[in-house]
Amino acid sequence: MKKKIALIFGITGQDGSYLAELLIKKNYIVHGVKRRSSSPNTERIDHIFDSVNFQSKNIFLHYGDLSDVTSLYSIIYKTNPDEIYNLAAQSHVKISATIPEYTANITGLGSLRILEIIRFYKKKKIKFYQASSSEMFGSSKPPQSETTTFSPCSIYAISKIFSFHTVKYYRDAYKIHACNGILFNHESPRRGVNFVTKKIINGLLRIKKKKQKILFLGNLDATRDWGHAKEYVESMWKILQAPIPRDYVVGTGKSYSVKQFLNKTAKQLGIKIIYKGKGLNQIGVDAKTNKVIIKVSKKYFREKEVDNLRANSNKIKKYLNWKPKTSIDHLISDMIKNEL
Ligand code: NAP
Ligand code: G4F
Repeated sequence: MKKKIALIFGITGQDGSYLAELLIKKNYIVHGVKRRSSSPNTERIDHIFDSVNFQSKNIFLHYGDLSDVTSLYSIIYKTNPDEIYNLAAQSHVKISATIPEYTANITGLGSLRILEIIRFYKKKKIKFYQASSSEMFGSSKPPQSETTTFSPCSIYAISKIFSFHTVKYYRDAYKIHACNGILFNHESPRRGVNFVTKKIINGLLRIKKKKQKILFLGNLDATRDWGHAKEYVESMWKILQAPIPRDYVVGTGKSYSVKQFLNKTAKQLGIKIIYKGKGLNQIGVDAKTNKVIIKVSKKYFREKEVDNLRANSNKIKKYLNWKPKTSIDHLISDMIKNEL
């Protein structure tokens, strides 16, 4: 049987690397787009090329950038994909306040550029997956589902909403098989170091090894619905295989505060934190050593906070039989194990 061809924008990121592994296992030919960078940016996928088990002959990388339509055009024509997964983005919410125009250009307009090429593509019908985000719900009350109103609190979220509606528009107006996966936070050993889960795990490990004294964090009260990236990429594939293109919310349905994530990680590392003070003056003291190991810093607060995210994923459970399996404690232990 002829192998399906997938093209992944964002293959060098957390999700892109797991999706590439999944699709290779499913016997796809996988093409991925990497950006030019002055230092290596393929460390999350290098093992795929090194491993015979992963059939490295079925994966190819191309230089490109979502801001450069000439590169998008030539990669799509060269690779002739059956499915395109757009996971590429300036994906950091806090940083989107510092580089708003860049974020809108990549995270917002990037999807439009790809969809325009798909619209005029003559060789075959290409299916399109867009990495939409629970951040789009912003200040809307949990649980959030496909029918919840978007109330964005960042330029990142506003850019993702632009992409979300562009996908719907191209689906309705041009009958393109295009879908949004509205994914809630998902983490893994491959998570970027400046997202809170990875920062907590790295920070507490370094404190335990006496390589760091204090871990500075922002809002400890915000709650998130955290799942495991490895199983969330399975939902992306399932969403594109469904005969009718639809949008789906993907999450665990359980939420924890940043402080709870911090305490759970500390517990697994044998650290007990005693909290003192409130708000910006809150500190965390190591019960054994009596030393301050956690401090709250204004620097890590958002311009506008998203307080509570918790998914209602009944639709994807019902229609695509996808459900999460990894508990938050297992997610943390997986991240710790890998760091060690
Ligand atoms: P990530 O680790 O930050 O990966 C982002 C990817 O996009 C990287 O491969 C990055 O390349 C690439 N990229 C950035 N700017 C680009 C540009 N101008 N042109 C081409 N590629 C570019 O993000 P992730 O956690 O895997 O998330 C994947 C997608 O899902 C993102 O769109 C994110 O916004 C969205 N999302 C994530 C979550 C989550 O919790 N992880 C939840 C909902 C939605 P470099 O490696 O060169 O930087
Ligand atoms: O880990 P975070 O930076 O993730 P955030 O902002 O929820 O965004 C992630 O999930 C979105 C899905 O909802 C994705 F679309 C997006 O691409 C990204 O993957 O922050 C989580 C929470 C926030 O409330 C933040 O204010 O942790 C809080 N936080 C507290 N201290 C911190 C810190 N966040 C970071 N990054 N660093 C801190 O020191």
